[in-house]
Amino acid sequence: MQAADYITLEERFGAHNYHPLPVVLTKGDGVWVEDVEGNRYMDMLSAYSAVNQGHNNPRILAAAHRQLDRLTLTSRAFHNDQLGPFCEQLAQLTGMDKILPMNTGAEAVETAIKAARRWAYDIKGVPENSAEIIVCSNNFHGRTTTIVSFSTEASNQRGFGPLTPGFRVVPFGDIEAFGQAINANTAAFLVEPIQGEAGVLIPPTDYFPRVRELCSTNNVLLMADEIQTGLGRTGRLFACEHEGIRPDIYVLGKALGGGVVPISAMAASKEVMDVFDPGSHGSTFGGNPLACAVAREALNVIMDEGLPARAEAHGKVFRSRLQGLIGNGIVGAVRGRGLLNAVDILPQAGAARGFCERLRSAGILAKETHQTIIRFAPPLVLSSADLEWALDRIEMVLSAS
Ligand code: IF1
Repeated sequence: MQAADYITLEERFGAHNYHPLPVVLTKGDGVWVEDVEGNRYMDMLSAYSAVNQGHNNPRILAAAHRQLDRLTLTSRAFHNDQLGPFCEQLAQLTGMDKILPMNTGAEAVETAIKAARRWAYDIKGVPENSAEIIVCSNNFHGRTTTIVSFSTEASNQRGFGPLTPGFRVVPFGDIEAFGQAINANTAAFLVEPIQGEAGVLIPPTDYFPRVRELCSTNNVLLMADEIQTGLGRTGRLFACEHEGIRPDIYVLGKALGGGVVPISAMAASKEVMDVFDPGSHGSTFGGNPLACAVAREALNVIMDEGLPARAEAHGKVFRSRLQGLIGNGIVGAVRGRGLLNAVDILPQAGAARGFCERLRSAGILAKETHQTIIRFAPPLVLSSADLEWALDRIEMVLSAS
């Protein structure tokens, strides 16, 4: 079968909830992927930061193979010998007391929402059914019915009502608006340290320190969605470290599974996590031994190979070279942290998708967001030579319309 045949099959038998570039991938190795026609590309999307450790990372695959041959799924009706060590390791890395494993990012966000609400009733003393959670405009936290209820993007929400109540939206980066939104019923603030889908938006420098202060003085839980920004992507293990703050809850996913299996988690203090008692929350696959074994090695790779520091160093090179294109009539701005970067395409230069198609022809896979922004987020294992190779091509494509 040719690429067009696979695409036709997807179009005929698959739901049309995506608009992918017309490339059909069949193999991966580190920063590289190969399509069914044998073309090689550098993957500068990394499955939206789920393959920070690189495709088919040999250490993670070996851990997966070892566990595949032993035990893959038990449910939580029984213990398994991978979950405890996984929780210990992730608690140490996050500096939190306790871990609750789920599968997808959206499930971990839902877990944090449930924890915050129950904490508000049981610990803070908010009257039953009146807890509020503050979120930001242009947020992206997933696609469940509750999570899309507080999306500000019409396409995420249209036709999916009735929506879940209990959320209050404030502009991202606006500390006054956040302060004004807090009241006696506020349970938590759910926020991305850098808004990824919104276009890699970094808040003003003093925003998060002041958010932390307001949360502490008003007894509001600060819940950092680091599903996309966490685990080394932005040049630190967690993007909150750039802000010098510690949240009360970390929500993690994506790269926790090393690009091999879905696994997500909520990390929190004992006080918060103890609101869950048997029967109050769970998942058939959450905490399964295969995912936990893979996640343990995925975390080992991030730490042993110094991936946060690599992201930091490569990110500086990436931005300083592409900033040289500003003023060329195509590139409006370049921003990011570590290897989570975005390039704004000037409206008169044409749609970002056209540039992504030309990048693809030049051997680079990247994806636009919001018609005018291209996100560049390669696996963190890329070498300096890989980076120079990519920058030469990106410069070429973003210099000619
Ligand atoms: C898709 C976006 C990125 C996330 C944050 C929770 C989740 C995500 C900060 C939910 C997921 C993914 C979903 C993926 C595309 C991708 C994405 F463009 F949609 F917004 F990365 F920027 N919190 N983001 O970024 O995690 O349930 O998907 O595991 O195709 O929808 P999930």
